[in-house]
Amino acid sequence: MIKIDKVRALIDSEGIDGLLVMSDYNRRYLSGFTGSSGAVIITKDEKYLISDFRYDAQAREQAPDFEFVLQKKGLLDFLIQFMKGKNLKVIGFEGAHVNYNTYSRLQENFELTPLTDEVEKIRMYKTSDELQLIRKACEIADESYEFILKYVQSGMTELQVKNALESHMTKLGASGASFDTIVASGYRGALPHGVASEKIIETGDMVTLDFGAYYKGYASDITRSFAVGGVSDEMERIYNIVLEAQLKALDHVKAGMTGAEADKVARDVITEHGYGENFGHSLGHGFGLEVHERPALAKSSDTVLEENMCVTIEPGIYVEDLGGVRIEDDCLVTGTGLEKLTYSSKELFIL
Ligand SMILES: [Mn+2]
Repeated sequence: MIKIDKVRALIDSEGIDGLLVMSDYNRRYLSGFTGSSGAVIITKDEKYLISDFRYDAQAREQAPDFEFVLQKKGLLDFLIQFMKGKNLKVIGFEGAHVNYNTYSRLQENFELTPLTDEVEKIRMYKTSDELQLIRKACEIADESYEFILKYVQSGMTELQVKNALESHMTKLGASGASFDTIVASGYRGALPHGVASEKIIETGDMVTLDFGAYYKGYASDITRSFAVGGVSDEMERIYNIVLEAQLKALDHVKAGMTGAEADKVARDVITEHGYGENFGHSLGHGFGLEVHERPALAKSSDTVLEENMCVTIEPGIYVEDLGGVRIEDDCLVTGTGLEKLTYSSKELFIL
């Protein structure tokens, strides 16, 4: 199992006796166990999954490669006793996830080495099993967008659209939305994260829909903007600029670039057209178990893109009191460039 080999390499290079993983996504990633409580401990030779009696059968079934250990009292007390019993002295922990109380108790008992974001870095490289689930999550998002374009009408509230969209995704097999669905119409389109509100969608509005599906634990994340009964010349111009920037990024972003270099590809297009100040967020982000994870495609990111990473490409332009446009696709970094995982049309749709 490649991911465990990577953890073991980390154990060697950091000179620790074991890695303690308590956060939900990382615990699930390493073990396959989807329960809401427990911990994973990986040492040079052993792999333990610790959880309580509620998860006994489930944990054994979902994590057959791990030795299941039934937790008998509070998790932290049990972990301390267990790790001491195994004679583990130097423990790597998740710096970004362990709270102060847990940290203090661990520090009283072990020598600690923070391994902040190290499991998250391993998670950047998707396995073929993960990619299969991600592709399905993307397919559900695409099909749901096709459905919603037939459903939406002026006079509906943004919330109505959100509810219909999310319920369609679950009909197609999603466990739910991968984040709070954004439906931002008309002037609300200027809010990059305008979650659906009571606002009525009106003729002349540009509507931005940003949503995704969770399928067996993996997220998709897609954005399209469409016009209701036609939009102003300026909004149409903005749409075409965002599309040009998005297509250019899809064509040029590739393995070997840093997140900052990728971001610049799309940002330069928008800046040349005079809307640089109106593209206030980064070009994209990784996604997988979480809808936002490493790597960032952002001005500040020196992470180098590599094959098998999944990233979004989502430039946008937002103009106060006028509205906004964002176009987002989910992509896989391949040996030759980006493979698009979402297929919804990007020709300006006019309802
Ligand atoms: Mn996104």
